[in-house]
Amino acid sequence: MEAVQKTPEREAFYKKIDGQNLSALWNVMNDLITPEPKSACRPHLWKFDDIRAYMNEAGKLITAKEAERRVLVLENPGLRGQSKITTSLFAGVQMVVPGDIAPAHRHSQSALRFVLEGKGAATAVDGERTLMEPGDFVITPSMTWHDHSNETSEPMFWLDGLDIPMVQFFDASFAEGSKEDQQQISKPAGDSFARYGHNLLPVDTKRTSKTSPIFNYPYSHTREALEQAKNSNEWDACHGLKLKFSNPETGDFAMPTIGTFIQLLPKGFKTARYRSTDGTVFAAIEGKGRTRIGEQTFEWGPRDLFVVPSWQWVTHEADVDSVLFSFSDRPVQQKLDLFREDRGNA
Ligand code: 1HN
Repeated sequence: MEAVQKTPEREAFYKKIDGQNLSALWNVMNDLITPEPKSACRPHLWKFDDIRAYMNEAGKLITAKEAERRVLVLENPGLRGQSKITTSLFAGVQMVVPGDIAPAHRHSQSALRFVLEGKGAATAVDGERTLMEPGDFVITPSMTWHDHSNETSEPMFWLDGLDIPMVQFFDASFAEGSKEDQQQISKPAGDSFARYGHNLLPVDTKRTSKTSPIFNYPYSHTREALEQAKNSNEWDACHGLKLKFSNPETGDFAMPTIGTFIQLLPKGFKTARYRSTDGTVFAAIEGKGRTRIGEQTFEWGPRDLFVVPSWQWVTHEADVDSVLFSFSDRPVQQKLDLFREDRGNA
């Protein structure tokens, strides 16, 4: 579609209607309705070693309690100042050091944690406490009370993913703090996994939440699933071996607004090119390799984080067996009939 010509008469008209809070669609239409996604979001990689060093500095400047959450925000270079890693998602790295208490609060934004480093720090959600280790995927559903603590002798770092920009878009944010720093624990550790993690469901389900009743998907199980499936040697050309975390009650994604995935790329595997409309955040948890996004190549190792914008061609290459965690807004796009993917004929 061609841009509309400017004339003095037209310019005068635009100026006149501008004062009445009106504008001409024919001047903006091409930016609104693009033939394909045109995101301001840019590809980027953050080295975990750099983030850890900055977090340790931050640890000397502010406590978890004063900060509420000691998080460094991963700002997409094309979206600076907006606390966004993609157009629809927030990501940050959180540090919880021995003795820290990140006080209880709740909000309408849903959150995920993907543990990067440390062992045995705890998060409490809705009356249940779970100890975390690297590779664990932990969910904080919308409006559930949550607080974090660390009674071990080593710091813990995790990736936080939240649907903040989506909630912002809908002007639907609610949040509150608690008088108590830590919520009352009313359930034994492992309660949700024991009830829902074994292919058994209550015969008369009364739950109304759209979020999975399992709130810690431990890496030991995730890794076992990948290792077993690996033996069948059925690799997907674009993804290697890719699984989605699912809600056992519905078979849908584990969270209503954020899709979460784990994928294994075996040693020497190079994926066929792939693109999709869901801008995606990746965290390497094991291995070493590189990912080409558009014209750029990013080298990653354990704990490194990178972002792939909507509709950019991606290929991954693994030097050794490698595991990538990822998350995107795919559940929302699919429910709205907006999701598209292109396997480049693979
Ligand atoms: C939050 O509540 C957490 O609970 C982490 O750990 C990151 C980023 C923005 C807003 C709230 C948490 C957050 C957050």
